[in-house]
Amino acid sequence: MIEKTFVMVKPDGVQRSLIGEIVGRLERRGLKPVAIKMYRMPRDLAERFYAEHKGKQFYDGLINYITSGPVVCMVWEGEGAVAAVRSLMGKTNPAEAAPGTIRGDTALHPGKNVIHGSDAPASAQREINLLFNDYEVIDYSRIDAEWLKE
Ligand code: DAT
Ligand code: MG
Repeated sequence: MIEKTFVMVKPDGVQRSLIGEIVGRLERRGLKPVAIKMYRMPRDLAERFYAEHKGKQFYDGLINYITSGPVVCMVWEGEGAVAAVRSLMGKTNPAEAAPGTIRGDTALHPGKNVIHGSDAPASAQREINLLFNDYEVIDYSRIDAEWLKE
């Protein structure tokens, strides 16, 4: 099924000049960008974004980290896009992420793991709605579409 997923280059990814690397890997996989913007997450939005983690031992650090600098917010579309991005990202703890994954190749600590990707279509929709207005998500077709499906 063609899905949309929310992807974010976290503040460490921006500071470490990994935006291009991450965008390049998603493009190369065949996914299509339908929204991209740089953004500084206000605290209240970060708290809504990570509401499911409230109360966990890493929560305060997570909110401080994600609001500490600009992030790049994106929506990517494609066949099974949610799972495709999750597999490209690798495990939450980069120490356990396989080599070849974004986290496995670029990060060392779960508190600085470079990228966010939605974990299910429903959370993707919730996250897209939190970060983007409808008119910011572009509906267009790309010339390679026929070469990315059977
Ligand atoms: P993911 O980002 O892989 O979906 P998650 O939703 O479980 O992982 O957690 C959200 C973020 O919270 C994660 O990217 C980094 C932070 N986090 C999770 N577990 C952590 C831990 N044990 N120590 C520090 N940060 C953690
Ligand atoms: Mg998550």
